[in-house]
Order: sequence, then structure tokens, then C-alpha cells
Amino acid sequence: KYQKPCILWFTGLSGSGKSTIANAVEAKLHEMGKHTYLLDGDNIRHGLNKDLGFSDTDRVENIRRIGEVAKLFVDSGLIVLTAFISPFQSDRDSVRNLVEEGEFIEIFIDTPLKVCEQRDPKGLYKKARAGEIPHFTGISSPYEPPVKPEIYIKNDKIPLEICVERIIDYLQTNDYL
Ligand code: GGZ
Repeated sequence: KYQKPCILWFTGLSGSGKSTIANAVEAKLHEMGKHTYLLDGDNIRHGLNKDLGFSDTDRVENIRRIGEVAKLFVDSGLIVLTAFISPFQSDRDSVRNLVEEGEFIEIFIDTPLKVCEQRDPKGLYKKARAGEIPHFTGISSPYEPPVKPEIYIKNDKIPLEICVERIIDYLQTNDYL
């Protein structure tokens, strides 16, 4: 089945729903018979990047390596999904420039900090507010919203299925699928 290899680059705060949406999009693509690979904290920060923490320089290196790995998977013909905060515009732009025009699709999951903090599924915001986690994104470390994302999802009210549909629609409209 036809597919144009590309990177679906999800970016947003911790707890914004990046991983949830990326996983649901991947499941949908599988249903459609497409070949994908999902990069997230579980398979990257625990392996390849386990030497990296959350200082600005470590985050830059985290995203740089993820970009290089994603590029390799694109070269092998896959649709790659990545779910990392990737807080800095310049790092996201570097990954964009690493691959061919049209191969990098920036997807901004725009969930307000207030909502992420209320969800707080892992209790990290609470710890960050208490000063127990330094450099926590949105609290004590910056997040730069994408200037011109290919796909913008305001994720405080939209049901998951609608988010997935929006992304699949984008891929179909732009001849990735
Ligand atoms: C932000 C942190 C931090 C700090 C640990 N700041 O909700 P999570 O738990 O599962 O997602 C967050 C994840 C962020 O890792 P990334 O590789 O996506 O970050 S970046 O792209 O900025 O390099 C959170 C957890 O790791 N976590 N400490 N200080 N998130």
C-alpha cells in the first residue's frame, strides 16, 4: 500500500496528550495497513538517551539524536511518530532541516498548562511546584510554542477520535497516504 515516509513530530507540554494521540494515530495507521514506528520516552530516554537529563543542553542533544534516528527510519520507508516535549523551536527546526521538504510534520498539541497541571497523571507538576524537580517544563523551564505548525490541535476539549481524524485527514489531503 502507498505511503510517503515522513515524521509526525508531536510537541507540547508534559501531560498535554502527545503520547496518547500519537499512539491512537499509530493504531489507526496500522488498521489502514501502513508501516510506522513510534519514538517516545519509553524507548529513547530509557535506552539511547539514558545518559541525558533535563538541562537545556541535554534537551538539545535529546532532540538532536531523536531527529537523526527518525531520519534513518524515514530513509527505511516508515511513517515515524515522535512524542517528546521538544520545547525549543530551534531544535524542532533543526530536525525539519535534516530531512527533505515535506517530510517533517510539526503537530502542536496545545493543552493549557492549567489543564496539564490539573491532570498531572504522574504527580510531576505537584513535585515541580514543590521544587522537587528542577527545570520542569512550564514551571521552571520554558516551552516555546511552534510558530507555524503543520497541524494545530487545541486539546482541552476535543475527543481523542477527532484529534486522530484531523491528523489522518491532513495526511490524506497532502498525499502521504
Ligand atoms: C519536563 C520531565 C522532567 C522535566 C522528567 N521537565 O509526562 P512525562 O514525564 O511522561 O513526560 C515528561 C518527559 C519529558 O521528556 P522529553 O524527552 O519529552 O523532554 S524534552 O523533549 O524536553 O527533552 C515527564 C518527564 O520526562 N520529565 N523530568 N524536568 N519533563
